[in-house]
Amino acid sequence: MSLPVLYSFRRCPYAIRARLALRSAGIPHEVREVALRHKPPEMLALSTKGTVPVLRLPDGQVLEQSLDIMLWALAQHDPQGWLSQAPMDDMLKLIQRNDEQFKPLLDRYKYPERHPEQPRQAYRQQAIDTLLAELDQILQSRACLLSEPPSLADMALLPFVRQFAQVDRAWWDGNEMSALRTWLSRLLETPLFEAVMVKA
Ligand SMILES: N[C@@H](CCC(=O)N[C@@H](CS)C(=O)NCC(=O)O)C(=O)O
Repeated sequence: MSLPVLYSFRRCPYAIRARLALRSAGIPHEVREVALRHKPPEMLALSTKGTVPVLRLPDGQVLEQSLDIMLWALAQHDPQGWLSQAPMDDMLKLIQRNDEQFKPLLDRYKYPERHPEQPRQAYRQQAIDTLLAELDQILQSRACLLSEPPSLADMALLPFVRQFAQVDRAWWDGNEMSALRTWLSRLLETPLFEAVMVKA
């Protein structure tokens, strides 16, 4: 029987969240690493928008949004209860804030040369003010964002906070958001996260 095929890019935060969910759900699948500059025609035939991740299911169904892949995978099997740890509306709202408000600022912080209107530090501060400061505040009184143990929200935001931390590691290691830093380190050190980042 053919397996679901995930078109993925190892470092892409959207692809990482999809891989986390597929692996947590224990769904056997094939990961096809994609070069973003040379996307395979077979992937573009399935999903013309040309972003990863894309999941092709054995019945021909195609999922082309990372959150849809997470929700599909966890609907099959959710051994860690990511879908039930917190109200679905709260989880989806936080993920939407991450994707729509924080991610554009993360991109500006990461690639300030593409956005020369403001200096890098200004984008960093806007990203903190938009989301990260609030996450740090929440994490001062509990170990995870909406629940304990982690929910879908933790796992969907984790790869984006990781990317933010990697832009300037020395700054990240010394910044005031120590609760967020602890949350990130704890989740990055899990066998699940390490497994989805293994180089093929
Ligand atoms: N809304 C999409 C966004 C996916 C996305 O933007 N992925 C980036 C890589 S991190 C991509 O494929 N960009 C296309 C490119 O760089 O050519 C999702 O949630 O899956």
